[in-house]
Amino acid sequence: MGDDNQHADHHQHDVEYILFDLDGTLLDTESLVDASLKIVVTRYGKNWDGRGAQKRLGKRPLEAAASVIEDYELPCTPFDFNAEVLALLQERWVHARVLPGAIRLVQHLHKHNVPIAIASSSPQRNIQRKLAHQSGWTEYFPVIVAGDMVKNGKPAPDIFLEAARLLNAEPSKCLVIEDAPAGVLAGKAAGMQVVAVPSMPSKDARPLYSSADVILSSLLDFQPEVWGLPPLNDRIGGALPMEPWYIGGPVIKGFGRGSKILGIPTANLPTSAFSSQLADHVCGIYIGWAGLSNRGIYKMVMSVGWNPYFDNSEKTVEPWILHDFSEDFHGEELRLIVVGYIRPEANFTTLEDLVEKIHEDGRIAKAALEMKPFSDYAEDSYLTTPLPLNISSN
Ligand code: ADP
Ligand code: RBF
Ligand code: MG
Repeated sequence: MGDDNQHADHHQHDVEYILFDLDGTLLDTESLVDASLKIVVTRYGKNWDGRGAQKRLGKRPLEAAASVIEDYELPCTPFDFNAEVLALLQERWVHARVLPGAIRLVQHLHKHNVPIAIASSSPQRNIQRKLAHQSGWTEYFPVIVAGDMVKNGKPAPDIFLEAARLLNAEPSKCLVIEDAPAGVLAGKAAGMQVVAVPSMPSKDARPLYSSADVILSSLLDFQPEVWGLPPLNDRIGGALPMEPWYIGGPVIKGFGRGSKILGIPTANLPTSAFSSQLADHVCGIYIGWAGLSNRGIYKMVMSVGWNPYFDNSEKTVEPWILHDFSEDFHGEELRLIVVGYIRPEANFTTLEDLVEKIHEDGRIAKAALEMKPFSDYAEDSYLTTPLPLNISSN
């Protein structure tokens, strides 16, 4: 696989402890913060456009507020702005969702007695709220270090050093997993190894993570054996079972190069059909079932992302339905249940290599979808639910 720098033969230094950042690494709190910032910025009569997101990542609340005030030229102090945002957020923290691969990894490490900790910039009180619905997490994480328990926030090493101290661990035996550039710097400053799982995997952000030892597109790609820890063996037929995503919408025209250049037609979905469910970090190649109104239910394999080989300007969701159709079906309703993960998106030196890889993905999908639990979803009524009358065909 092209840019995979985490190959098992590329062995890193062995570690005994893992220190997890919380926001953006284990939990998707970023979307809750964004929703609240938007409300407050709008109250000041400004138009929220999401600018400055990268800068705010991993900062403590007052520092993040100062950066929004500067970006939007707001007539208030960081303290007042913060108070307004926090009032909204208090109610929202409990709705934070776990990121793909987080539960699987944390449970695996717990089962194998690998000591783990949370080392978060967020205040203790908020961490409690964020974890309120996560059953078992207080048992998994005997050590939780909050931003208000140390003097200096990330990028200073304090939080990670304190976590190591509480675990009775040598820093060089600790692995930090982080989504934010400031957190990566903090981990390195603490003398630890660092895996970056960027929550904003855009090209321009890459240099910000350059001091990380390994960069992954999601926790689904974390390989414990690379760090001398027990491997995960939970793939079935080459795919990783996951909480299903239900997505759907009319088939729209994509870049048109699927059938023309690759010989692999891809039925694009409009971004509105998936934006709320597919956070930015879940780029990758997935398997699942496709339901086409008036046609039937088929196996499918799909890519989610910017397609590094073509370096697309937009994030796309492109299912290749594993069936020969003799025609186009633009405009028809497509329902997808995504049930398994194969691999991250990769770049390739030649078009032939990309095409060969996509065919390999197709073979994996065909075989894996015959197996449980993947096969069960073919019967799911979501695939065939009739459309509301006003949008159904003709
Ligand atoms: P575009 O993405 O611009 O629509 P493609 O060259 O990728 O163009 O072709 C995709 C179109 O081909 C789909 O929208 C669909 O109508 C049609 N199509 C035919 N067979 C398939 C298939 N097996 N999987 C996906 N799309 C298919
Ligand atoms: N594009 C990439 O740049 N890298 C990939 O690893 C990659 N894998 C794909 C796997 C599958 C199963 C499919 C259907 C597409 C994949 N593509 C990948 C996307 C392909 O480049 C895309 O369909 C074209 O960009 C056409 O718009
Ligand atoms: Mg297409």
